[in-house]
Amino acid sequence: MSDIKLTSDFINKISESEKIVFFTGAGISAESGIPTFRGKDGIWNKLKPEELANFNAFLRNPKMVWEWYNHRKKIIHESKPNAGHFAIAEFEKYFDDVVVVTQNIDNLHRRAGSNKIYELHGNIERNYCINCRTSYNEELDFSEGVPKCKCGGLIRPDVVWFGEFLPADQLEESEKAAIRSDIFFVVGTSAVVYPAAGLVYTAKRAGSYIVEVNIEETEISSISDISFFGEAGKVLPAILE
Ligand code: BV8
Ligand code: ZN
Repeated sequence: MSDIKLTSDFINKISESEKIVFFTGAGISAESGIPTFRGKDGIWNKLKPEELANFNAFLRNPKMVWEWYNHRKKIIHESKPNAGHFAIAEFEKYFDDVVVVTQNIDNLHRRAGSNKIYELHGNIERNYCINCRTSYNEELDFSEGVPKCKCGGLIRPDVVWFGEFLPADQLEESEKAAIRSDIFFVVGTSAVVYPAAGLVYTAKRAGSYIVEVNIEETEISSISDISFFGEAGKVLPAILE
């Protein structure tokens, strides 16, 4: 049995709950070998988000932005879901309403078998033309430089950059799930990026029981009903035990 201390309050809460939301960030994929953004090994430490994850940077230097995403895609393709992703998928066996709301673009929740997933910041496997928005989700051809659409427009990754709106349907459904949830897990996120991080406060205001799973304190530790400080790949399976 792991050394994760489950309080009786938590055990009672989880046993009387039906609707569970897992709100996840880069930290849940850290144990799959995918670097986080702001942690010690964070990728934003070396690069500034403004220089890469924004539309103007893409227009100025599409080749550089694509090099960064192709580099991350390579890491993601070499990675696998970890025990944290699988534990979240397994919750569906014991609860009839489990929703994953992820800020991650790595597709690992889907690969781990979760069924109800909202992707707030897009998905690195999808692309579209900046002109006519035609989707290009097969392997792109970089032999002639940055891939272009039949209409001549540049093709970009289908991810949400800074200053861009989140997909309205994904955000709306996530807000509804947060409001109706009995328990709202916040897993592996620094909770500094909005409007995604606002979902924690939406759930709190609606009376959800906030459970934080992180290796360190974050912006939302103070509003969590309970915080499990440890790696998601260890904490989440221990909660299921
Ligand atoms: C927008 C791109 C409307 C894809 C990303 C208030 C309201 C609205 C907007 C704002 C606002 N205030 C500021 C803004 C602007 C901005 C923002 O929030 N800036 C922040 C930095 C202050 N928001 C936006 O621009 C958003 N758009 O609001 O549009 C609009 C439109 C026009 C004009 C004005 C407004 C768009 C935000 C999305 C940006 N895109 N990524 C990609 O390339 O990946 S953000 C990036 O950060 C990723 O998507 C990532 O998912 C997200 C959040 O980071 P985390 O996932 O939390 O990762 P992080 O590294 O920070 O933390 C990891 C955590 O895991 C740590 O806590 C660590 O301790 C923990 N951990 C590590 N290992 C483990 C672990 N935990 C458990 N187990 C482990 N093993
Ligand atoms: Zn086009």
